[in-house]
Amino acid sequence: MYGDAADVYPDDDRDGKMDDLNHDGKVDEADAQIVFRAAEEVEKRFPVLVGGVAVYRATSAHGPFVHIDCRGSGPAGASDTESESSGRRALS
Ligand SMILES: [Ca+2]
Ligand SMILES: [Ca+2]
Repeated sequence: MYGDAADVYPDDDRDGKMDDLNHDGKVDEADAQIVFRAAEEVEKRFPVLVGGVAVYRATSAHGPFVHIDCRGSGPAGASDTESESSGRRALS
C-alpha cells in the first residue's frame, strides 16, 4: 500500500482473503461488489476524497478485493490496474 490508495477486503477470520460477505458459500466478485457499493456510498458523500474505485478479481495470489484510490481525480495513478477497472474515474 502506498500514497492514499487502499486495497480493501474485510477479513474478520484473518485468512488473508476477503470473507464470504453474502454467505453464498464462496468468495468471489459478488463479495467484492458489496465492498464496492459501500465505497461508492463514501464517494457520493465525500466526492473529494475518492479518486477511483475498482473491483479486482481473485487470482492465485490473492482473493478478490476492492482498490480505492484517494489520490484525486485524473487518469494518473490508476494505470497499474491488473484487472478491469470500474471506469468510474472522477469526471471533473
Ligand atoms: Ca477472510
Ligand atoms: Ca460470497
